[in-house]
Amino acid sequence: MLEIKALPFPFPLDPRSVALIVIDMQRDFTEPGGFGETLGNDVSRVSVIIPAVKRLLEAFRNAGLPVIHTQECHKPDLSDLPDAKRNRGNPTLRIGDHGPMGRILIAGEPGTAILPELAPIEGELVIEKPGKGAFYATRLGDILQERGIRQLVFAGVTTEVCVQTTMREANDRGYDCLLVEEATASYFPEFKQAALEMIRAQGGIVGWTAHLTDVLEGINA
Ligand code: C5J
Repeated sequence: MLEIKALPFPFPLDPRSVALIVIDMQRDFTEPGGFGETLGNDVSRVSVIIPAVKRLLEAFRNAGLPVIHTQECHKPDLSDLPDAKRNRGNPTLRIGDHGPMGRILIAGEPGTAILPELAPIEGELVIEKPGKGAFYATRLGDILQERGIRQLVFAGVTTEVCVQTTMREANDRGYDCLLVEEATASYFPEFKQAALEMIRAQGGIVGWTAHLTDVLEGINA
């Protein structure tokens, strides 16, 4: 068993059962004109992590370890979009409306796509999810079981919403979860910091956090 330097204590890495899960690195969350901006957010606060996520992706690919990507999106007929999600708040454009990058958060639209620099390569799994958590209404749990994956290294956006929700879902299902600090971001830096602290508090109640350099070192060991 290898170890990655992490908080609240070293993460016991098992290369036979670990996967990287990159949450929602989509144009809709990171580029002007997308869902994130319609909610009034400054998307430059999250696009800064793109180089760190790329380094992590490349490290997993070079080590021959599995990579999973998620995409928050809905069917074009909106049948998987609850009214509560569509109507909440006061965005300039709602999910399903036509924006500068196509229909907001709809599968197959340009804005919904994963950023080209982080795009999945052949053999990598892409989970389309209608919720904030990647286990809700998807086959993720079955697929992880089929592939013998028991440990998940997390990257992506936003830390306190889809990343943390998916980590909590995974933690409840018995997965060891490690969040890479430099490879996750929030539109609210204080929420990112709070989420990191919540995750690793109380002896790692949701999981571990680690710095990118320590994860890269652990994976290459
Ligand atoms: C949000 C996400 N924030 N991927 N989605 O609506 O975190």
